[in-house]
Amino acid sequence: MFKKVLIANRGEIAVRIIQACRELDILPVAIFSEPDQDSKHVKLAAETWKLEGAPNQVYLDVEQIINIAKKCKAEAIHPGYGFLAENGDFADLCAKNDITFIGPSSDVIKMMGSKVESRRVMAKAGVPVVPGTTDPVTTVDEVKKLATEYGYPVAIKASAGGGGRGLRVVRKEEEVENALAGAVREGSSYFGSGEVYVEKYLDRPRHIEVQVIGDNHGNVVHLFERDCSSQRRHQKLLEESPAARLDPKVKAELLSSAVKGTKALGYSSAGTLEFLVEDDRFYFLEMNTRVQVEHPITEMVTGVDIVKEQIRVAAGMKLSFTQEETSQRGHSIECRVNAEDPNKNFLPNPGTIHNYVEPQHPWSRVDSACYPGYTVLPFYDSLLAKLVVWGKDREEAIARMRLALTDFIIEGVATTIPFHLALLDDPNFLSGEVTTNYVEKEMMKNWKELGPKYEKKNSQTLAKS
Ligand code: MV4
Repeated sequence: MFKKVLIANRGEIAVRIIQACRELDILPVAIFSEPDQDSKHVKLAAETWKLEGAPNQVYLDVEQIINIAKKCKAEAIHPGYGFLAENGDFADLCAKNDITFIGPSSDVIKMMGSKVESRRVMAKAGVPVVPGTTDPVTTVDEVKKLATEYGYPVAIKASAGGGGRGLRVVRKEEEVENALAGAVREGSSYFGSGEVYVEKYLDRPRHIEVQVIGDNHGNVVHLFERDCSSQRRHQKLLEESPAARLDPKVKAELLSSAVKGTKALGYSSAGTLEFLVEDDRFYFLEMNTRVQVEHPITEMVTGVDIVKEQIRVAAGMKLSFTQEETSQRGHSIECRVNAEDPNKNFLPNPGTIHNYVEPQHPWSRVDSACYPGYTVLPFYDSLLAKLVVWGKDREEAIARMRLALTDFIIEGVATTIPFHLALLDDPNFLSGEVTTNYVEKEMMKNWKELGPKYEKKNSQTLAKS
C-alpha cells in the first residue's frame, strides 16, 4: 500500500480523499493555490505544498504537480474530479515518472474521452447506445440525411465534449447548417477538437447513471444506479439512489449492460456509465472515468467507500467485495448546496461566509470544505457543500432532507437551499416523474411565486443585498 498520496485537487473532494487516505494509514499531501492557503484540505493534510501561478491555472499545472510529487516522494496521485481527473496525458506523465495515477489506464481515459469512440466500443460490447452515428460527420448534407433517417429532433454533439458543451439540438432541416457550425466551433474552442457526430435527440429522458468499479485482477462490480435528472443547464443539483419508479426488469438489464460495457474495456478503478432512459428503454450516453461529485449517495446505500476502493485498486489490491456481496439498501439523496442565487438565475455568489452551521442529524452527512469565515472564491466552482441523507425509503429520505436543509445555516452568501426545499415539495419530483428538462423548463418558470415561500423556510440569512 502507498505510504504517501498527493491529492491534485481542492475543496470538498480533496477533504474527502484526505479522509480516505487517513483511514488507510496513508500520508495525504495537499497542494494549494495562493488564495487557498487557509483552506480545509490544507489544514487536514499531513504535508502541504504551495503552487506558484494564477489561481485559476495552478491546479492544471502538470509540470509543477509532478515535480512536487517527486520532491515529496508521493508514490501516487489522486486527481479527484474536474481539473486533471480525465486527462490521459497527465496519467501518461505520472507513469513516465513512476508515479501511480489513481484512476483507469490512460488508454481507457482517452478512449472514453471520445464520445464517438466510447459509443463504438459500447455498441460492439452489446450495450444499447442512443440511435446515431459511431463515426464523425462533417457536412450539412450528411446531417440532413441522418435526420431524415432518425426523424427530428436530432442532436449534433462534439465528440470531445461533455456536460452539454458542443451540444446542439436540431428540430427542423433549416436549423442544420447553423447547428453544425456551432457544435464544431464549440468543440474546437472548448475541447480542441471540432469532430462531431449525430444522435436521435430524446426530448423527455431521465438521466440515470451506473457506478462501476474494477480492479487489476479482472473483477468488475456495479454499485447500482443514481438518478441525476434534476439538473439545470447540465449542472446536476440533486441526485438520488435508487432511481424512483424504475421497472425492475429495465433496472436489471441496465446494471448488467453497464458491467458488460465496463468489462469490455478491461476497466480498473471507479467509473460511471451515463444512460438516458425513456419509455422503459435505456441508451448509453457517455462514460466518466473519475470519481463523481455524487458518489456519496452510492456509498450510503451500499456501504462501500468508493474512494478507499480506488486507492486500494491502484495499489494492486483486489476489490474488497464481490457482486454477490453487494446490495442496495434504503434510499439516499444528495443536494448540492452551491453559492448561487436561485432568484438571479443561479448566478454564482462568491463572498465570505460569516456564519456556518451544518445540520447534525443522525442520518445526514455533509461533504464540504466550508467553515465560518471561509471565503468562496470566484476562481473555482460554486459548490459549498454536498448534503446527503439516508432513509429506509424515498419518503423518509425526502423528509430527512427537508429537515437537514432547514437546519443548515449559511450566512453571507446566497445558496441553492431554497431551491432544494421547493424541489422537495414539488408534486412531479415527489411522484418521481422528473426528466432532464423539468427543472429548467417547468419548475423554474414559477420561481417568482414559489421562491419567497422557501426563503423563509430556511433559517439561513440571505446575503446582505
Ligand atoms: C442527450 C439528451 C437527449 N438525447 N442526447 C449530453 C451531455 C450530458 N451531460 C447530457 N446530455 C444529453 N444528451 C440525446 N441524444 C439529453 C441530454 C441531457 C440534457 C440535455 C439538455 C439539457 C439538460 C440535459 C440534462 C441531462 C441530459
